[in-house]
Amino acid sequence: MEKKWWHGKTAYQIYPKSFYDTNGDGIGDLRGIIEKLDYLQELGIEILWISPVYLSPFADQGYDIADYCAIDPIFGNMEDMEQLLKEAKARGIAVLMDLVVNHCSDEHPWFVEACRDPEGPYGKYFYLRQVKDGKLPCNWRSYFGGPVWERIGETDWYYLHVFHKKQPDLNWENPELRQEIYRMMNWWLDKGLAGFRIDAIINIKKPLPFKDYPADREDGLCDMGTVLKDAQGIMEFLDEMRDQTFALHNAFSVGEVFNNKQEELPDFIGDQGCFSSIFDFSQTVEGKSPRGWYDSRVPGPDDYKRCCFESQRKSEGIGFFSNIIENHDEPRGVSYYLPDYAQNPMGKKLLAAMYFMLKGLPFIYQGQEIGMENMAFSSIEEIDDVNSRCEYQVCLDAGLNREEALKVVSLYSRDNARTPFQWDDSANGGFTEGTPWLGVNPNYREINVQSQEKDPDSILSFYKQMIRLRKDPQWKETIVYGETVPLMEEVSGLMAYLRRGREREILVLGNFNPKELSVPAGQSMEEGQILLNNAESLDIQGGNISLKPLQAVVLGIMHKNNG
Ligand code: TEU
Ligand code: CA
Repeated sequence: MEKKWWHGKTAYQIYPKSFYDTNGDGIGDLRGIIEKLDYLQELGIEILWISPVYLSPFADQGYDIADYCAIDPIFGNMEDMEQLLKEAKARGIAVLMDLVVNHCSDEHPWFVEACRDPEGPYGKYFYLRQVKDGKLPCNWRSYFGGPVWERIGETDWYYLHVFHKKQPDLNWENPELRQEIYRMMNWWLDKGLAGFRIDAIINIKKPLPFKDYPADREDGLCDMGTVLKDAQGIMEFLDEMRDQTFALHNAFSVGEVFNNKQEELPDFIGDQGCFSSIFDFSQTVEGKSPRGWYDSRVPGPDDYKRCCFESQRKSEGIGFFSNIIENHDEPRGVSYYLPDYAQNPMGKKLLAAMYFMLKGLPFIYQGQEIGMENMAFSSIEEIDDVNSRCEYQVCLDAGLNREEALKVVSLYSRDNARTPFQWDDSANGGFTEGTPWLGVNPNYREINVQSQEKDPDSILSFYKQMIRLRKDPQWKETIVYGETVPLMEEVSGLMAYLRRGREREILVLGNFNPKELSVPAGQSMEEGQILLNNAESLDIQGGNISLKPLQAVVLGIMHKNNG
């Protein structure tokens, strides 16, 4: 595998609306990010992904862009953005923006013009169809519910939107549109951006011509996941994008790719792949039902382990996944993957260590480093997210009562991760001096940065230790490039793997069980160096390691012949 500048770094995702508010309007802003760069540097972050800050009507929290080259005034202005790039660079932090180009906002001038003149040049930037007999061009279901087709005013024209109706899909089949996008990307890269996280990218290639698929729910529609399996030829677009943008700037790109197939992985993340990396979503999709959240199942520790190992095997020798336990579309990882008895600081460190030591690029989502948890929503009114509201309706339609529906939605809601960042124990967790746009989790008095910063045993300190270890010249090579070898996979509740480097080896052990667990340790383990441990001690005796409940330990071993 070719070595790249971003290998070995640790990345961090900021959801700007909820990070830090500097002007008291209750909404996080770019100046807020600038003010917290020292915090991120101290944590050890070297890559920063910022969720969308472009001009937007916020039908889907900025993932509906009205101008790709302007900053939305709620976040600040272009000077703030330029200053952020400069200040980040001065701290050795590379900045990624979110590239949302499957769709734009219905308020983008391209779409406004397309609606005015569907047969003109901008009409070809979108998927517009005339509907004369009332029969829509296809029965696909949008991700946020209902058909993907929406009528343009009182005309007989309809447009396609696979997400919200305020997010019309861009027509990637049109080479002019593609050139517009590449120009815009290069404009940002020229400004000093290090790269992009690429949103919902699998959706840019539709199986054409439009046709109906077998319905999978009462509504007569078909899930987009099924539809997209049929699309052929996305690589032509993505390779073109790489050649005309990223490759010219040595930029980093991480794709939001669901449904990747094993045989396609080299095309995505191999040495000649279209992206630097793609997210591993295998654990986030585990247990999800095409019927919706009400029919889904939360994965347990053994599912979690199986998903991680499967992805490690898939990517071995090919490239790097980007590893996460949560993001702005998911519930909090510690509330989701950990059994009830493990939802405490020790359990949170255990989950952290297990994912962080995997091969790949670790991403930390804001608040994860202090163990932020799901919100206890007491009514659907407290939830802002379009997707959650849609799933709430799906629950009601399936016959659940309101209480049951709220329970389901609370488990999966994207707003769990979108509550404001908890900086300290002052009002609103120190996030804002005004009224926060989304309720702060009341547990901010216990869970916040201030209380963890000075505590060497805090979750935050544990994250700092892990990041430091990743950079440690002694262990870096093994952590970044070492092969992952799963061990004792059949032992329930145990997650154990080796990272096998040329000169050194690292053993990662985690006990998700509520009771002690004894595992055989080779001779060399007894001479191992403890690199990380979430418990006070480690019990190694007579060739066995005895792990306390929820203990996670990372041992470093030098190969004998290398001293
Ligand atoms: O998400 C793409 C995506 O596939 C989502 O449907 C995701 O599965 C869902 O949010 C899980 O609940 C991206 C962004 O990350 C998301 O925030 C946007 O809403 C979406 O694209 C549209 O831009
Ligand atoms: Ca603000």
